[in-house]
Amino acid sequence: MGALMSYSSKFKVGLAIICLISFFSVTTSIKAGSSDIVFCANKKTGVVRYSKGGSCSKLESALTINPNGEMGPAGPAGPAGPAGPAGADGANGSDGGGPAGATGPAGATGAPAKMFAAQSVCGANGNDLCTVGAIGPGGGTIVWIDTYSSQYEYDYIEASNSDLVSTLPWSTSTPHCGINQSGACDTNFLNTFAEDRELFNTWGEGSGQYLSNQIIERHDAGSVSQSLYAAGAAAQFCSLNACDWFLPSFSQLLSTYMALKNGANALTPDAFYWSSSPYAGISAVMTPNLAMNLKATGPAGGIFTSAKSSSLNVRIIRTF
Ligand SMILES: [Ca+2]
Repeated sequence: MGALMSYSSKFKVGLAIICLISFFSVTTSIKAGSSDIVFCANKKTGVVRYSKGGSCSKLESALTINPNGEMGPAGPAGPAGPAGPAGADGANGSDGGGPAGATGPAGATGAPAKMFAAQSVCGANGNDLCTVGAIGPGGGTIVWIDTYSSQYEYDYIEASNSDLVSTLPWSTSTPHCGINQSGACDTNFLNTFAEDRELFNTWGEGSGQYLSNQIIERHDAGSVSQSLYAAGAAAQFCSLNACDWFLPSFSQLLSTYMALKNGANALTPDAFYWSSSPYAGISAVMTPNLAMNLKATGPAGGIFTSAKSSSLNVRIIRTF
């Protein structure tokens, strides 16, 4: 019985070892770590004991159990996390050293030059060819033709056949002229010396309409009646067929004088006529109060300057 019991005990202990090995997937190849649990199995008797210190005697075999199990294979990659906050701006990079790009395509062809085109809108019936001396469509007289296409805006100058009724100043003292558009217009340039000088250098050439508009703009800013100054009165005037008259630049005024001087509509001999051209011939401080006028005398007229506040004759023109 004792032998039988002994055998039975051995069998139970052996069975327990097998169960432990199966349950904990024990392998002796695992190196014992700090968290490993070590059992010692007696090589002869098979008795297993727990080794608190983690070591067994020479008569025993060590059974090491790693409670954490072996490291499994890497799991699948998790989903991407949310985007982090934007980082700070980086420093400016250095200029690149790439080659210049290819030349771009040529631009579109511009509008052709506006060449002179003869018109037959003159004469008493309004269908004659316009020639110097002919009656213009506004009821005045043709005094200049742009044969050489020097003026883009027009081909003909037509002058009124008579002076405006009153003599008038070039401008009033309304305070809207000069660099800051706050100086009296009879003692300052329309804008600056440089701008007025640019217009003066060509005697105004085709700029009469532009200059007249500038003078009127300054006076409108001061709510001055157009009847009180030459350019304004010109703009107010309407003939039977036209209301687009203006004060001629000096160049345009000279053309008018030359074309009419021997006819019935000539400028009054020796009278002084305002042009719309400011005088800016010497320096910024010496001439801001002067504008150019023409004395109706001699074969080519006389070139004069007068104070803008002076009242002179006015002969107006229109262009088309
Ligand atoms: Ca022209």
